[in-house]
Amino acid sequence: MPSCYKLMRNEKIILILPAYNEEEALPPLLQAVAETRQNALPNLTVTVIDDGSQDNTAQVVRDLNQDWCKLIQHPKNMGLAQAMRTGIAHAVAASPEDGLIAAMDADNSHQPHELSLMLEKLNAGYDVVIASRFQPGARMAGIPPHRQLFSIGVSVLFQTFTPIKGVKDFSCGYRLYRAGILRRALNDWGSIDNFVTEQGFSCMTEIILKLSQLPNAKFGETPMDLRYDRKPTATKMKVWQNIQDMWRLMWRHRLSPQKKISDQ
Ligand SMILES: Nc1nc2c(ncn2[C@@H]2O[C@H](COP(=O)(O)OP(=O)(O)O)[C@@H](O)[C@H]2O)c(=O)[nH]1
Ligand SMILES: [Mg+2]
Repeated sequence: MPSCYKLMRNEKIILILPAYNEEEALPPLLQAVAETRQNALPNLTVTVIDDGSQDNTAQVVRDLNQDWCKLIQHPKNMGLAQAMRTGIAHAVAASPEDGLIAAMDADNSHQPHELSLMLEKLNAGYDVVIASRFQPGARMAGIPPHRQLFSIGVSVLFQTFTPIKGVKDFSCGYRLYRAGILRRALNDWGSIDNFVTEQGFSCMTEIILKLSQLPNAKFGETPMDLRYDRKPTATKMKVWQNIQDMWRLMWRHRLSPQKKISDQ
């Protein structure tokens, strides 16, 4: 690990983990979070949103029994977008003025130690930093070809028709936000339900598009090392549904970029 990652930082970061049937992935992921807390980010805390899992996702969090790891449970499976709404609303309410909010997949394919590099970038003057598959130095292991094609397609589509300065990866869920920018968004859109209106995985892209409408919002990216080979369970993303959602979202945003998407 490069020595810069070992620098201890005391920023308060709340990490949102949307989790649906992730009993196998959570133990190694939470272990990696514990190491990141020990080595670099002692004020990193986790909120797992257990979205009506049928497996032992919630029990894994309870068994960990650490005060830095919270559990919020939905009574039934409500989908990734609802888990993100719950997670963002909770994290914004719990964050101090200068707090930070991160989100990543709970499938053990995203690496918590990369938060150090993302934080360094954020502190260089950004409001949102995306762990990106499209920055020089990014690596990917174990991704099926059709999924790679899908991510590249989404990147090209949004960079072409709804470009945002500094953004190439519009769909990756691994991000670090200033709590302040999410707070501004919730104020401007009036509620979390108006801010995140997409129902599927496209909610990640909707969040970036909407934040880009806030005056002076600045976006950056760091190269990601995506370890899809460590993902213990099949993807929950429905590719065809997601292609349609992304296409519709792009047009809605492009046709009326000045208007808040939720007003349309
Ligand atoms: N809360 C919630 N999370 C979900 C749901 N479906 C997927 N996820 C989570 O969303 C993240 C992304 O899903 P994943 O299967 O990793 O998609 P992929 O990495 O794009 O193949 C993971 O953390 C999942 O546990 C859902 O219905 N509810
Ligand atoms: Mg994933």
